[in-house]
Amino acid sequence: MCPSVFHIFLVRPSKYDDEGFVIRHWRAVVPSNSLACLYGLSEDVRQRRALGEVDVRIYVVDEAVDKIPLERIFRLNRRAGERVLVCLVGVQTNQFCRAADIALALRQNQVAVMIGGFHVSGMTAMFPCVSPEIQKLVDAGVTVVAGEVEHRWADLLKDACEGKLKPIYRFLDDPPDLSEAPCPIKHQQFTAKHVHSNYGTIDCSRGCPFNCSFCTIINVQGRKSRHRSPECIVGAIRQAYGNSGVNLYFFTDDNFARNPAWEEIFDRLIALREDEGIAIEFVIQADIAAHKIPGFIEKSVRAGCCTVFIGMESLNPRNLEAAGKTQNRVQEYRASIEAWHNARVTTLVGYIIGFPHDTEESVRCDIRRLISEVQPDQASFFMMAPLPGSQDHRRMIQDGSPIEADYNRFDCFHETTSHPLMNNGAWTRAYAEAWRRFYSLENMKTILSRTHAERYWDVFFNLFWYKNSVVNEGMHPMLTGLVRLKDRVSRRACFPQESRLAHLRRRIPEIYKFVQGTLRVALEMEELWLATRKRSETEVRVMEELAAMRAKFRRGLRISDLQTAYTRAKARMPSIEVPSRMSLYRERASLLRVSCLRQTRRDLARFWIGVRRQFRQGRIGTALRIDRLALNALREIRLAASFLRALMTAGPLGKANPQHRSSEPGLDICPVPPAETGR
Ligand code: B12
Ligand code: SF4
Repeated sequence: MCPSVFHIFLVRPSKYDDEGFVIRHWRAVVPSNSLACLYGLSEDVRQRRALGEVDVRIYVVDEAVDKIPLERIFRLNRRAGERVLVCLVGVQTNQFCRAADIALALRQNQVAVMIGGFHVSGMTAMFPCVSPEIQKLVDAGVTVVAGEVEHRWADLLKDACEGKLKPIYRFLDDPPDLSEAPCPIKHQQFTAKHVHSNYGTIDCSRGCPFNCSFCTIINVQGRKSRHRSPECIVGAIRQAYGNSGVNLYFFTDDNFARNPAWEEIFDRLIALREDEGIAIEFVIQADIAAHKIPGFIEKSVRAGCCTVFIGMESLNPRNLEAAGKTQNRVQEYRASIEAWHNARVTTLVGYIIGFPHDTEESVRCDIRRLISEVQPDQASFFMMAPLPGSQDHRRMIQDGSPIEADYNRFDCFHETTSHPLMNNGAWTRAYAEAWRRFYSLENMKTILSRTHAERYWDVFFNLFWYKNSVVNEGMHPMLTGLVRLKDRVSRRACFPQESRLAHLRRRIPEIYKFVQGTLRVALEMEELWLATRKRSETEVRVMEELAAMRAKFRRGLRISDLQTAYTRAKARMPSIEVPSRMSLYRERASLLRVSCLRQTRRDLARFWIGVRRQFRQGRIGTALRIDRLALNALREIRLAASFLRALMTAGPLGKANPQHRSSEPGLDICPVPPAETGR
């Protein structure tokens, strides 16, 4: 019998960190497309009244930023005449342990639970028997769903609503036709919970024609590309733009270039942009050879493509061959990056470390070549892992090769097997060094110096996020967000539950270390900004004039000097406007001295190191020269304020329109006079 109210909780579980705490952040960076997909499907069922007269209420919970409201779920579940269903959504292998714990806690309280996603789908696709960890859930009364559900969602919800859920549903052999399927919808509540409130996702197609041995996608979603109709995609984009201002997308297709409808989708996006003024930007994933498809890059750019993620995987052809990724030709890497770069699209490459022919030395060498020869704007490094659903995983299980038993570690950031050529920590060392080298200050400077002005802030923010995730949070950027939160009570069962005091004792030094680490990364990014920021023509000209005049006097900067510099610059470049006296006063305040032409904060850093040294050596009097300390502190604050202002106006912090990312006209000089050394 159907209840009067049917509560559907769509929950995306997070995963545990290495100390057993659930990974949760104050704000997330990348939204979950699986959650948006199932929300879109559920809304469709509700609006179509596919369950009859039942009052369907949908709740969306992303554990990456939300706590799961277990008590509320239990309360609702006890109400007479109402029914609750919790769907654990898009559960990947690394999330499975957390998802299983949630499922078992819910089942102990008689709540109906369904679980789906890549772990259960991958295991079911590759093995004839139900694996023990999945069987454990089935035994506890959890319903397991393998495969995609676009065409089955209403039936599944009907079964749940009537209390007739089966233990296992297998839809792998019957993938849905996506052409008219409801599109993903970003729930309104996430607008405030994502760093980019304007960020949405759509999987325009699923499946990939290639045959890489480490890949799960081909065994779960198939090797034939199925796609949504371009009308549906554009309709969903138009609607999300109107409802929640979503104008930045991650098209999650694993290979957009092999989506048979790519051209039509681009054409419609171009029309949306040019005829309706809905100018979205988007990120796609594509293969190395995509640049050779006639018109692909040109149309993607006109349609709004800002970033392309390319699965480069390795620079060693023997590795690519071993993995069956022979479509990647190393000799084409540079040309591919260059083609996208020329079109002003940011390039992000996926690079796997731990292929059979990798050694610590060869990885070092390959990363050097990646930096100097291939020159992508960004790289995302993954540790090779035999992910359930891949041929590699099945082969290793069948051969009895040693595999990590803890699924929580299958996040491509941990070693999960032994490596034939890298042992005793060499693999992890090679992996950590790849991140360190690529995100070194020197390489980031090189990257930003060659980045086009209009993409400067996109690249800058991504470098900031990646660097901070790896250096400071010790996690892959795909798992991090803004400000890590830790819940004392939801710790993994194999770790002890801490008392409030013990937890406080853990958290205070952790938070201190986090703040210190963030500050260190922020100062490095400040240095990066000073060295690479794009200056307007006006600024360059005026500063040149000031520099020439500086040679003639040694006093401070006067308004009349600025006025002269502007007038001289205008004589060379008539388009320069000489500002009013009032704005010149403002500019002088930020200039302070002509010597602020410097493009580094190294002297300031040196000053503070000197103070610390003197302090340690007991030369307190010298260290505490109040005038020098105050002056340099003031400069530090003013520099930080300029940097922050630039970040706020340019990036997601300021909720900037992605169209408006280039440097402003006029003088935008940052106050970096040399540190006051007192010498
Ligand atoms: C976008 C994406 C991300 C995004 C968003 C995640 C998301 N799920 O939306 C981000 C950037 C966060 C991400 C991160 C990672 N990802 Co990812 N990601 C993808 C990608 C490219 C698309 C996901 C997607 O939108 N799929 C479409 C949705 C609709 O498919 P789906 O989740 O399977 O859901 C369908 C069915 O499974 C089912 N279903 C799902 N949930 C439920 C629940 C119920 C109750 C029911 C009935 C049905 C059901 O219905 C859905 C609709 O048909 C996939 C590859 C792919 N083709 O799917 C990889 C993939 C899921 N990611 C993968 C990995 C490994 C990772 C990372 C570990 C890698 C890393 N270090 O960066 C991290 C882990 C992050 C984490 N812990 O959350 C692997 C997972 C393999 C595995 N066995 O676990 C995949 C398959 C890619 C691969 N390399 O093989 N990822
Ligand atoms: S190209 Fe990418 S999506 Fe396609 S099979 Fe290889 S790894 Fe999988």
